[in-house]
Amino acid sequence: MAPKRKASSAPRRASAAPAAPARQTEQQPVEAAEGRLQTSSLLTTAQGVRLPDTDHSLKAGPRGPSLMDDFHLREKITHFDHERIPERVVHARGAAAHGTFTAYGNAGSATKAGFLQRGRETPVFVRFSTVLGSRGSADTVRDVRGFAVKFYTDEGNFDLVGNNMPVFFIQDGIKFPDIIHAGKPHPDREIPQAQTAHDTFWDFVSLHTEATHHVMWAMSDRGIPRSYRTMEGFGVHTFRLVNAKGETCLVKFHWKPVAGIHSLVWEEAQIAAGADPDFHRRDLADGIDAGAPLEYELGLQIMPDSADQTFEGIDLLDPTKIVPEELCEVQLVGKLTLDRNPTNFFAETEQVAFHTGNLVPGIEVTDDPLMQARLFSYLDTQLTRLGGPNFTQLPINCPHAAVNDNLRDGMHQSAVHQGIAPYLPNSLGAEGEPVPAEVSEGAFVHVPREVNGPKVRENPASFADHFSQATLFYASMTEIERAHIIEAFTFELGKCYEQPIRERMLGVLANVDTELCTAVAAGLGLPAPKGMPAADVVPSPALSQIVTVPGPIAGRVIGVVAADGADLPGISKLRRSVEAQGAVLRLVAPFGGTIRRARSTLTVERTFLTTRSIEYDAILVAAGNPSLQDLKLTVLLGEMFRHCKVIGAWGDGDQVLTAAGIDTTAPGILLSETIAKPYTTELFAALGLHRAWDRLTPARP
Ligand code: HDE
Repeated sequence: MAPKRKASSAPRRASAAPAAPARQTEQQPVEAAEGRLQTSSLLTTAQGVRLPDTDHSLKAGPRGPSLMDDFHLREKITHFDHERIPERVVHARGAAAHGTFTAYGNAGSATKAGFLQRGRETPVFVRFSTVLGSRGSADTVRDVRGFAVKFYTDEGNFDLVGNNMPVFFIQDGIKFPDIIHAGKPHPDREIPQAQTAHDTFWDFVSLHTEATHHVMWAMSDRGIPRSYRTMEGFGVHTFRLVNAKGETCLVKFHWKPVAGIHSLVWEEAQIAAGADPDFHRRDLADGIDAGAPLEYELGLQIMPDSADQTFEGIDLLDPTKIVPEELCEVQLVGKLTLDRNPTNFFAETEQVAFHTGNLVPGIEVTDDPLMQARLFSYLDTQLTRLGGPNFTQLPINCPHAAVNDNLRDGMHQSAVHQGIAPYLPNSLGAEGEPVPAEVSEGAFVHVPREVNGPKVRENPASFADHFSQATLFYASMTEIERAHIIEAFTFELGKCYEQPIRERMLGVLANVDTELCTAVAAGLGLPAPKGMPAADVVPSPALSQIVTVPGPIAGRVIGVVAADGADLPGISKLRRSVEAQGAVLRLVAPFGGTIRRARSTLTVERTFLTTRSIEYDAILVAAGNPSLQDLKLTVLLGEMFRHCKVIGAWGDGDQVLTAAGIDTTAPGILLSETIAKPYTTELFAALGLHRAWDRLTPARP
């Protein structure tokens, strides 16, 4: 018998429309018609007809042809045939989570938006994504990550559809199809999947130099995050906030991860793409399941709404520019906590529809020409993707605010609207039909702004600076981060077949930084051209993600290598300490099942065959198996060492490290006699620094 279903916790549409007709059997009453139609404990057709068998089609004899009479066969197969919808044209690969946003209350002087007032708690749904890959592509490819947040506020849905990088490749939305066509796989063979390491991408960005700043971010460690929980988010564009007095300011939105900003190294990202293509998706879901919610603080850079919409000489309408945090502080105004995994991927993660035009009173868009084009695109794309204009009725898209919209009919209409006058003004409106709201009732009234100018296809002169902030970004990086950027450019351009494209791109890099250009050129075996990088940039240390003070380790994974005879009490003690930090311990052994010592056993969670180094932020070898050796273990430890991850051992476990060729005197190798408090404190602190970078470089950057 099918399990009895609990009531859905999906958002409910508070509408004048009655709920869809209930599907009910006498035996099993309807529990919740909102979003779930599994209301019978017995198997039925979509029409509610009970079925005795779904394993055999109706045939003319056991060996005869199937019969047209078989309404169940035809319904089952037909529905299956139409299970897929078009994937998103960009950001197709994604993963999501539910949570809550809690406002600190200090944004009240800048905006009247209700959800930002003190103590307000607002349900949210957040979808993270890569941009270029198809729905089934790998998570850890080098790419920009989407960070789209839907706030189900009392005043309507507000969508902050951002990325993990604060700038964009283009300044005007009309170029979006061009950059995406260039980044997507080549149209003839549809390769390569989900990456920019190919000719068309570099052809475009080398010709289109306004992309340079964003390319620097994409080639930096930001392009390969360790986890969604260790990623910053940005609204990218400048928004306009309006307070209760009608005063306005310009603002940039930031999401600051509580877990710190951390990335993979390139080799890990590549290994993960094969060994665990669902790396980020799994990490997100597992972390939440393990009781380690993802946490971010919402930050605002608040700037005056000046006539020229610039700040310290930076054009706030240019989405290829940041405002360095040192020039304008990021004020933290609330906390986002993601603590619930979706119940059904398709219904929630796939069908969620974000739209930059979903705004609430107190938040408006600016004239940034990239933002303006997005206002059209997000509504439009859902018509194809979700099959018509009624996608706001899908549970995941339903506002929690009351809805009464006079929109009628259309494909997939599921409301049974009442009344005869879905128009305004009318004199026939029945009770329950809407009337326009007053400002005092929370109506969204656009701030009156003068708009005039000649009709032209032109950029403002200030958009012509394509390099100074790319230079600023590189100048703000530590040595380690610069080395990664050089490696990324060399790898990607090394994958291009066309020599003129590589040469042209080196010409672009020459205008960013001479050292960068020279190093990449050397890697490609080409001469370094001369350029004119800006000489007067002031670095912004806030752009670097290398930390010198340990951060939290919630959500991190520590592997412990052990076999029969290992110090099981030590492993259990370590597990308790690790879990108290919100982190996870995984026991890795030569074989599956259990390992034992005397009468105790512990369950093995990974074997040398089923695991790979990318699964762990740190690895320890337990005491008790000094002669443990295995080629796969040697590879695992070698990779952990190369990727500058924390490695440790207690008791005679160090002999396993030595036998695997690990230099136990290197930085970030932690040895101890037993599992005791000082050791775990040292371990967690080392893990909180993310990597022991000085293992590969003599001096800390
Ligand atoms: Fe998007 N973008 N975009 N984009 N975008 C979409 O909308 C588009 C841009 C971003 O998890 C699409 O529903 C245009 C910037 C995210 O569902 C589409 C332009 C930023 C997501 C679309 C941009 C983004 C999308 C595809 C230039 C960072 C995933 C499916 C004018 C601030 C949302 C969909 C999710 C998705 C168009 C530029 C972020 C086609 C035309 C800049 C995170 O409408």
